[in-house]
Amino acid sequence: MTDAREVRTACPYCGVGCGVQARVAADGTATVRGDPGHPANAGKLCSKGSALGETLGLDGRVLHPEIAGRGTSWDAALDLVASRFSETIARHGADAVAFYVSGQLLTEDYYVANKLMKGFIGSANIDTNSRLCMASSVAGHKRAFGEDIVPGVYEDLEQADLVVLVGSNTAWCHPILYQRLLAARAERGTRIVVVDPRRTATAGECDLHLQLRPGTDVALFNGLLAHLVGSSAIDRDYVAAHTSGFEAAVSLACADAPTPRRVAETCDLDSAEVSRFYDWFAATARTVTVYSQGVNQSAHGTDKVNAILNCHLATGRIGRPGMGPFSVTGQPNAMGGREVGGLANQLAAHMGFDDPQAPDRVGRFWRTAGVARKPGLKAVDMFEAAGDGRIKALWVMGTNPAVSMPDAGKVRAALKACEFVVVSDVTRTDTSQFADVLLPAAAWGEKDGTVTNSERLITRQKSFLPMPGDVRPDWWIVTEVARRMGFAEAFDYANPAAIFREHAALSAFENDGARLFDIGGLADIEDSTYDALAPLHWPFPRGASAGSQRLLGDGRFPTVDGRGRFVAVRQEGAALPVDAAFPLVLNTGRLRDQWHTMTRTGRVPRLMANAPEPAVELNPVDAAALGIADGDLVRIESRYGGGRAKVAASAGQRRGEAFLPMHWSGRFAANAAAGALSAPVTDPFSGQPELKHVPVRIAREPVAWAGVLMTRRDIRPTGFVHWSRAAVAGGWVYELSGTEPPEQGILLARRLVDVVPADQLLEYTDRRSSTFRAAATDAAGRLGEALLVAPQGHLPERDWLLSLLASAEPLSPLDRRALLSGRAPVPVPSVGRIVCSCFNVGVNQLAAAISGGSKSLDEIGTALKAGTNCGSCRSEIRTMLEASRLLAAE
Ligand SMILES: Nc1nc2c(c(=O)[nH]1)N[C@H]1C(S)=C(S)[C@@H](COP(=O)(O)OP(=O)(O)OC[C@H]3O[C@@H](n4cnc5c(=O)[nH]c(N)nc54)[C@H](O)[C@@H]3O)O[C@H]1N2
Ligand SMILES: Nc1nc2c(c(=O)[nH]1)N[C@H]1C(S)=C(S)[C@@H](COP(=O)(O)OP(=O)(O)OC[C@H]3O[C@@H](n4cnc5c(=O)[nH]c(N)nc54)[C@H](O)[C@@H]3O)O[C@H]1N2
Ligand code: SF4
Ligand SMILES: [Mo]
Repeated sequence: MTDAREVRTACPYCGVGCGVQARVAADGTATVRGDPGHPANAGKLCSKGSALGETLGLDGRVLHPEIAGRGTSWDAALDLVASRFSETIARHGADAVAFYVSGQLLTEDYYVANKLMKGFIGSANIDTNSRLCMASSVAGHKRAFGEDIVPGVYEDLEQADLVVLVGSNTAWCHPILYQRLLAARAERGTRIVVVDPRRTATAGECDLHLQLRPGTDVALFNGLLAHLVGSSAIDRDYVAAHTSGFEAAVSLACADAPTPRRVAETCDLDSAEVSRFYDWFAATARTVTVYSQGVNQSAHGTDKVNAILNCHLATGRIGRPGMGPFSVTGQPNAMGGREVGGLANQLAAHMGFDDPQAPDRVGRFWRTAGVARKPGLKAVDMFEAAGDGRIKALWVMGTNPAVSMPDAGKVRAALKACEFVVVSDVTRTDTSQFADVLLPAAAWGEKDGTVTNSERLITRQKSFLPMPGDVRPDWWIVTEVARRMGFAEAFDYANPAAIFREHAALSAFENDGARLFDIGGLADIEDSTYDALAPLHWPFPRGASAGSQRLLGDGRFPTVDGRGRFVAVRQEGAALPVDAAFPLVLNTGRLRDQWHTMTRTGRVPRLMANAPEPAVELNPVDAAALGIADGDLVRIESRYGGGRAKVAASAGQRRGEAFLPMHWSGRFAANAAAGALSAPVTDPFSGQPELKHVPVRIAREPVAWAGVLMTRRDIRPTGFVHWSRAAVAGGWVYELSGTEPPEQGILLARRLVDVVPADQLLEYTDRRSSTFRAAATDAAGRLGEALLVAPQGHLPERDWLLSLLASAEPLSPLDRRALLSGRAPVPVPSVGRIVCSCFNVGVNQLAAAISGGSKSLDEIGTALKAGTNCGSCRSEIRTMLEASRLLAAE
């Protein structure tokens, strides 16, 4: 195609920050592929990134501003937001308002939101979903390094001889970085140790899996420090010249975790395995320790971070090739948010409230006397305040707290109670239903700005699609409100480049080297250079010719005395221990192909296919003890809320522990949200909630009937004990189940097709077997609806009906006649649950290939292409291969 345009941009999902090339055809449709020139991914994309082109449709989008649910003009909406915020501030003070923002925002959006709240409204009540994500790493970095610095770069994982992955399911959550690690391992034999209470896809491929008792990481790393002291691995010169606090940290560590045996007891591990890990760590200079939410999302997250950093400080393994601690960021712009100061306890540009000079310095730069002087409310406290009336006006931008916050039921109540709630989002969400004013934001592909990934690499995100309807970029929305609040002069930007220049200038302002975050070299960047900006590491101070790669490698730290600080930490007990009433530990986290609350990935059939229903993983022994079989529906209850999900019995789960994905919102399931169960208990230093550990009880639901509705319509069923839905080609499939007698289930389910005129609906009820089938064609003569209801365990196969839904052609007479039987006129082989979502390869096909003689990943790849694109499914295929090998050996 001659007139196709290609735009280089960045993936809007995880913190790996892959480069993407979007190709827009003459007819406006876009396809995406990896950018071979981008340093993070060199052209590769994972399953989610590869499917980006399928998320660009306008289904579910918010396209016009709304006040109280009714469409309105931008002027009316912006005037109302500005006047309600101004009035609230005038009447109740600046601390009566708040912003809750997100790492999905671009740096420029984030910068103006932070400037408005902290500089001009004069409160620090702006916090971000990064509080749920990176806050403990930020706090740990500040305690040890004096500043929120990630010292390493991705290359370090390739140059290391030992990589320790702590609380990180890297294979699924940072897939391209993980693929880089595996490629390097194939060449240099890198050892990989995984520290995770679950046997994850990542753990399935490592050299040593320490499947520790949840929450005991401090003991593990304290034990490591104690072990290092007795080995030759301590870099005494480095410790003496560049650090402080060594003795205190060591003596507490030795008291806390003196021997591998004691560590093994605390962590419920095998002491020989603990020793093996310690020996490897001691003997391997080139060691990188990667950590993520198993560390951060904890009531002791900051201490976990410092326990890890202590071991790297003690060995001098920081900021040098192939070595260092590495906190991997979650969201595409978690790092950018930290740069602008989007957290309530940061000010701006890596300046914090702990420096008494900082507010005046920022005030001089912003030309305002009104800069906030004290930290604001952190996320959990912010919603608490919105619920009890202290916060009277709240603006939520780019995040879905009704789903993702802990104690989400209470957060919903707070959103309801709060006098004035503004939501800026690209789609309708569980949160947007509480909005007094709903503002349509521009989405990925429509907006322009920058993001920073886990290794401090700044990449341009660029628009390649027109903005549909009335949508506007977040920076524009914020500056328009600021103008209307009387701050026109300070928010007069022509474009994102102008905001970026100011952000860069602030990072360099009165910065004598005290803050490493300095991108002053970009303060005068011209619009055209900004538009074409190639990925660049920070720092990039004035006069620099290239961004710095590694930091802190010279042993100088941005602390008052220039030394890195050991922090003496001790293993604490669980913040919320299990008891007789709530005897199981619930852990929550991510799936391979879903992104957060599923607002985008949930609409892509091939991303729904690997895990189409919300399922709670439970050890088979626990399941059996509770009388639960694989696939049963269960009720899960914590002291905060309840939910329902199917059980997936999994030997990868420790006894006494369960795992529920965090993704299912009320738009995708009746009641399967992890947030409703999670506890609002927070880390004392970072304010980050404990999202990985809440006591629950699980009981089997006496399900009597099951149903499945296949339809082209996007609906939200009500009145069912349980339902969930998945996007499929041509529409949606709704799984239904209930505890009522099947006859009643039929009546309930039948309401879902009430919209179909009775004379077009073919229905069949078999009273003896309590089964029901209904089907209807749409105006185009295609299958429009199919509904099957049967007693539990008796639902017929649906592959054929799904294939009809996927078809764009009108039904053939043969198909039409077969409709009510629910069975294909000609048998359709089922591919089974999809494992490889790039090439739509299902378990049945893989099983057939394996029994047909395919013995390795490569052979499977040749036969079916499975696993040959993004690689995300390779661990699952490897597990299948191993299982067949074990069977053969029996
Ligand atoms: N596919 C996918 N990828 C994503 C995302 C997504 O939604 N989907 N989201 C992105 C975001 S924002 C983030 S923050 C990252 C998160 O990336 P990860 O942190 O890798 O993901 P999680 O699944 O939240 O949690 C990681 C692991 O922590 C383990 N864990 C639980 N408790 C403990 C403990 O006490 N100690 C240890 N050592 N481990 C524990 C869990 O069992 C889990 O396997 O992923 C990013 N990438
Ligand atoms: N139980 C439990 N809870 C968790 C976690 C967990 O592991 N367990 N993980 C936590 C973590 S690490 C994170 S990061 C959070 C994530 O939780 P959320 O931030 O709530 O998750 P998202 O679904 O990514 O929400 C982003 C919203 O922003 C919208 N959006 C996307 N792009 C834009 C844009 O450009 N502008 C605007 N205005 N809106 C946009 C999307 O439509 C979506 O509604 O969840 C946290 N909650
Ligand atoms: S690893 Fe996947 S989700 Fe993360 S940035 Fe790259 S393509 Fe996007
Ligand atoms: Mo996150």
